[in-house]
This record gives sequence, structure tokens and C-alpha cells, in this order.
Amino acid sequence: QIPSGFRKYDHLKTRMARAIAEDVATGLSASQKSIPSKYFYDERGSMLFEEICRLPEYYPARTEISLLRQNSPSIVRSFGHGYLVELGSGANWKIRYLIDALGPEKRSKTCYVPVDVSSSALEASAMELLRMYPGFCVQGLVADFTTDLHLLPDDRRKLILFLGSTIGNFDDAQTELFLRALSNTMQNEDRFLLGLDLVKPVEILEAAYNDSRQITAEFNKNILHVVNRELDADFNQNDFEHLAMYIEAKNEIQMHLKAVRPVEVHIGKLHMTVFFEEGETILTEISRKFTFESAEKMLHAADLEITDWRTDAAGWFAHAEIVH
Ligand code: AVJ
Repeated sequence: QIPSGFRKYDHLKTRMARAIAEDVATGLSASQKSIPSKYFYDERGSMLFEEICRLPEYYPARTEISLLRQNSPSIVRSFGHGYLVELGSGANWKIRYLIDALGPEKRSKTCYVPVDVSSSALEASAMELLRMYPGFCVQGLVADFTTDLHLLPDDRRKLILFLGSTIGNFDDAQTELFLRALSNTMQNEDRFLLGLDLVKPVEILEAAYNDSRQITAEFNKNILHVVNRELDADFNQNDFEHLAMYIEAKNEIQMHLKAVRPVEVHIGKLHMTVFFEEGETILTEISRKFTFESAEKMLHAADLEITDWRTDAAGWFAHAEIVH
């Protein structure tokens, strides 16, 4: 059985190639050098991220799964049926809890719309879901959820999922743009389910980004592979060391790559040479941690309102159910 429908966004590939060139040129020219975290997720990076999700230190993944296991029935009750939209779907192990909770009756009136920049990842996960739920409607949308939310279907009510606390990777400006665009695509009946990693003791946070098997370090360094491949650069992984720390004043984890010696890098496609002093870093990711108050403030700015706030017993992770 093949997926029932796929909408591709033809210009995505060329647009993304242009975007990484621009983003890397800007990021590596600033005084605090940076590379946007969305470039972690090539095929290898996505595999490494899935491995991170299985690490004992990386509590967000398993905590979110336990929340979904527990709350899917009530989420589905308030949703009814329509489009189940997942932004940045990647592998499909979270959505299954919701699809299961729908039951055969609502499932037959629901269509799953995974949104991802990787059409191969979308196709693979759609095929797997169709094996598990024969006849289920899956309409993948190959798109970038930071710019393409206007492409979401709007002829039926939808439940939009943005899980994993991926919103924590956005800075203030990106958060505002994203939530504004989301707010604009939401009709009165629509619901938004947002996964948020919460503020907690610094030891737990830092362990989650400094795992003992060094998978997170591999994941972090993989961004250099991506830049080498996409922009014809000559970064050497061994010149950089993984660094992750919690900045309490900002309630965020920062991941950096720190030059262990003076480094010179050539970026062919940009006709650019970049110099690093020993100890200088590239900021590769921020991962914000939220409280109910900070989440509410962020959402209010986009005219969105939290109607339900579900957390685990330890208060480590939350699902906010949101209306327009
Ligand atoms: C799920 C993408 C939000 O920020 O915790 C995991 C990515 N980075 N380990 C996060 C990530 C380092 C993750 N996101």
C-alpha cells in the first residue's frame, strides 16, 4: 500500500540550499560565531538524535512519551476528528499514541499530516504507519514549518502538534514569527498541542546534554559534516570539542563547538575563510526551558491561550493545549 497523498513543495530544495549558504555566511561572520541548529538534521544527524532519545540521561523524550501515553485519550476527546498535523514529524513513534487513542471510528474520519523538510523521512514513516493502520489517511507535506505554515490544509478542523520542545530551539524573534504564523492558520475550532521542556535543577539539565556515551557530542559535531558537504568546506571534527551548559539567567541550555587550537577553515561555496582562536566557540543550539508563566507570556504575545497544562509527576516536561 502506498501513502494516500503527498504534497511536495518543489522549490524547497533550492530554497534550502540558498538558506544554508546565507545562514552560515552570516553566522560565521558575527563576533559570537553560530550555525543554526536546524542544520543538525541530515540523515546521520536524525539518526543520532533518535539515539539521543534512547539515552538514560535524555529525560525529555521518555517523559514526553509517558505524557502522551497517559493523556492521549483526553486530547483526542477534546479534538474529535479532522486533521492531525505534526510539525517536524521525523520518526513516528509519538503520534502512534494519538492514532491509537482515536479508535477505529474517529480514525476513519481523520487524516494524519506529517510536515517535514525530508521527503524520504516522510515517506518512510508514512509507509510504516500504513502497515500498522491499513487504510488510514496520511498526507505528508514536504515543507519547512518555520516558513510554510500557510500550506496547512484548512477545510476541516485540525489538531496541530509541535512536540519535543523544539520551540525551545528558537530565539525571541523566531518564536514570535512562528507563533504569529501559527496563530494565523488556526481557526476557532483548531487546537495546538505544544511540548515544552521545563526549568529544573541544573545537574539534570546538563547531564541530558553531556551524556556519558558522547552521542550528543557526535550529534553536535555532525553539523560540521553538514556544512562541509553542503558548502564545500573543510572543517575537521577533531579541531573542535563539544560544550553544553545551562545558562541560568536565560533559562537555556547552550551547545557550542569549541576550537581546541587555532583553526583556519575554507568554505568553498562561500569563497570565505574563517579563523578561530584557540578556545573560541561556535554556538550551535539554544534549548530554552520554560515555566508555566514564561510559556503563557510567550503564547499571549501571539493571541494564543493555554486551556490545559499537563505535566508529569516530577514536573519535568509539559504539554500545553492551546486555542486561538
Ligand atoms: C528536541 C530538538 C528540542 O533541544 O533538547 C537534543 C535537540 N539537542 N540534544 C533539544 C537536542 C541536543 C532537542 N530538541
